[in-house]
Amino acid sequence: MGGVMQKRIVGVLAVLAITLAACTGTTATGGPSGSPTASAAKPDVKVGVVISLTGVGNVYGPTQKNGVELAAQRINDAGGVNGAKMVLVIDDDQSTTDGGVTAFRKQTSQDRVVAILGPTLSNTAVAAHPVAQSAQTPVIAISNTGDGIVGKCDYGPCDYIFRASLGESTAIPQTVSVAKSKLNVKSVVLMYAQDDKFSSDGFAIFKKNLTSAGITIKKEIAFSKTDVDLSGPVTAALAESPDAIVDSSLAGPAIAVLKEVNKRSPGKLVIGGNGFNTPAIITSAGAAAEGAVSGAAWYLGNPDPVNKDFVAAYKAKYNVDPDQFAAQAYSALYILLDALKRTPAVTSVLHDKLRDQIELTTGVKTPLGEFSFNASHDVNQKVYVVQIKNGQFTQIN
Ligand code: 1QQ
Repeated sequence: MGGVMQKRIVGVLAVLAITLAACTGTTATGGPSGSPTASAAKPDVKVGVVISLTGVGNVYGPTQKNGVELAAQRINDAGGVNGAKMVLVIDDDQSTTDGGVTAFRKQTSQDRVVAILGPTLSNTAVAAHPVAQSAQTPVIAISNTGDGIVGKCDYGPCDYIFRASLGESTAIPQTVSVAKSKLNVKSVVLMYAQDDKFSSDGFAIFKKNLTSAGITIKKEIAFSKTDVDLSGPVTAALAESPDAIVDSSLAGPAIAVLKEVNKRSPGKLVIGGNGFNTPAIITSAGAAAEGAVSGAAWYLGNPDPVNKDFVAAYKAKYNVDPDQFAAQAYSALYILLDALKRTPAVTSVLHDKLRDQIELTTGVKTPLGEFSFNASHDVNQKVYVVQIKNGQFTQIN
């Protein structure tokens, strides 16, 4: 590029930066001179967040919001993105495919965010991610654990999509192995919500891994993610006298299953997937949640200093312990920050450059551990098999 052209572009960008700062009403974020606080001199860096604040995923979205807002606050207090303020654009996907698609369209075409974290559910992700893919806007999936979210995607190329959430195809084999070796499970009944992608993918993954572990599946029972009365399916499951009931569903049906099992066969082991990894299971099912087992991406008691610092900051801000969903959302924003800092001309983001930098992520320190993506844009991390004991998720692997 010629020198004159380059100067003109720099000039235009400078004017644009000043205009943008004025339009967005960016106020001085303060800090005495010399403090690292993000300043108003550079245009804001807008990051999209699309999460389930209403609908069947509404137990997961609110803590994701807390996690991402805590991260943004701490990032800006520490100087933002190379001095530019990071601003979140948060939209509710309503736990539906339409809600997710609408939010992704708005954020890519209207808000023109640099990247999007979300949506909450795998079921929504397979409809919404293609919107970002065609707009060449990078996505970091913060809670999608079904199949085909990254790597090989049914809708075609998905090279702008990354995942910072532990897939069920990695978590479930560990859960099944612990169920067999430590909990002595020899037979199960496999229940699942057939109209939710996460739940039906989890069913298939459980089936494959239970079978290869030599655990007998006495019966398979399908239900709907919107079912509130699961007395019939649970009665049918218990009639088979399995060692354990495996339930692949979101929290709503999982709570109903736990309550029904506890009513009819107290102490019967219930094993679930990522849908179980919310404290809402414990608060809503109460004593009926005791003993429930699942595979998780994060553990509250992990003594790693980065995790301890996150837990303390979250508790100080919200007066409650974080959960896995908060930890993943918080971590993803730091992973994005790391890539943004390495991307030239971040304020006028060239999305392909940002995508390339996300791909190069290595060893970012997060509450999930030191984070890197594998060649399929997926996570490479530890699995915690947890069991609810005395109202707390307790690591058992
Ligand atoms: C998914 C999930 C849900 C259980 C939680 C957000 O993991 O839909 O993929």
